[in-house]
Order: sequence, then structure tokens, then C-alpha cells
Amino acid sequence: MLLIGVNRSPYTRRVAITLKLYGVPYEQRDLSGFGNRVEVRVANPLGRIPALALESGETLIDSGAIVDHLDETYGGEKPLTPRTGADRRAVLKVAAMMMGACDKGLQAAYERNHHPPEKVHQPWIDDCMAQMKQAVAAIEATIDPTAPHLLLGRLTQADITAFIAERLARVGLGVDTEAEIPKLRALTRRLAEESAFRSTEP
Ligand SMILES: N[C@@H](CCC(=O)N[C@@H](CS)C(=O)NCC(=O)O)C(=O)O
Repeated sequence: MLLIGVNRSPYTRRVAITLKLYGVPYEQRDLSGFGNRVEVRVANPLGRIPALALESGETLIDSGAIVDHLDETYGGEKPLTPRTGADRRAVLKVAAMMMGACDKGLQAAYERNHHPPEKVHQPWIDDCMAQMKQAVAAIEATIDPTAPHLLLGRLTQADITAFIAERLARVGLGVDTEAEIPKLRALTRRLAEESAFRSTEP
């Protein structure tokens, strides 16, 4: 199995952490969506990372679809996203909020990094950042600081997506997460000690 993408991409890292948590052996090709356009587009015509090339020859794209496949194949009785019901909805809702926060954060970064300075529209950046911050703040408000995980009393895809969104906000976008979302920051500090998270640090 070959994971295509660099772990500084929050979407790629989400997949890398999931593979590690399921104990699935894989190789990784460190390609970036912008730095390695040609190679990435060979793997994924959309030109985005991550892509996951399976032993069968099939290549999966989009982190959500990839982790869904990993849950189905390796998740057993307790997949990182529950298979049905209220528990599934709760995990998917947090994951959607956190992945959406990443999308908005990256739109802000792209506005700054992919336009000439005179064409950068600051109000758009501010609006994207506001949406990102509101999304993570909404999850922050639900956190019980005495609980080790966000939901269900165990590690789920909610925690993984929260981890990568908080890191993107703090490291990639300079948000003071310690001050703005302290409970989420405490959670990500704890998770960062765990092997699947530590070993995928870019
Ligand atoms: N919804 C996708 C988003 C993937 C994505 O946007 N990846 C970025 C890297 S962080 C990328 O490859 N961007 C290059 C581009 O959009 O051209 C997922 O969850 O995998």
C-alpha cells in the first residue's frame, strides 16, 4: 500500500495516523500538491493529496473516502468512525467541522500564497479565518476537560480530525490555540505523545 502525500498536509496526515492506528503497513511517497504537480496528477487527476494506492492497483482519493475504506477493511468491531446510528453521526459531525475548518484555513493560506500581493483580498482571508476559528471554537465548547477523548470514551476519527485542524491553525496559520481553544490544545498535546501521532509528525 502506498500513501501519496506529505504529512504536513492535514488531509494526508489524517490518513497516515489512521493507517498507523489500524496497524496497516504502508510506504509513503512524500509528494506535495503544488511542489510535485506532475507526479501528483498522475496518481490523482484532481491533483490533490492524499491518494492511497492499494495492492489491487486501485487508487483511492480524498481523505474522507480513504478513511472510510480503512474503517471498512480494518476497523473490526470498533472502527474509528462507528458504523451506524447516533455514534456515527456524532463522529461524522465533528470530523466534518474539523475538515471544513482545514478547508477554510487553507483557502486563507492559498489566497495569500497563490496570488500576487496586489491581488490578495484581505477581507476574504479574514472571513475564511473567522469561519475556521468559529468551527474549532464550537467543538471547544463541547469538550469535557476531564475526558481523555472527544466522544464515546475512546479514540475516534473526531479526535484525529481535531488534532490535525488544531495543528494547522497553530503551526500553519499562527493562531494562538493555547489562548483561543485551550481544551482542544490540551487534547492535542496528549495525543501528540501517542505513537501514531508522534511517528507521523512532519
Ligand atoms: N477534500 C480533500 C482535500 C485535499 C487537499 O486539498 N489537499 C491539498 C494539500 S493539503 C492539495 O493537494 N492541494 C493542491 C490543490 O488543491 O491543487 C481531502 O480530504 O483529501
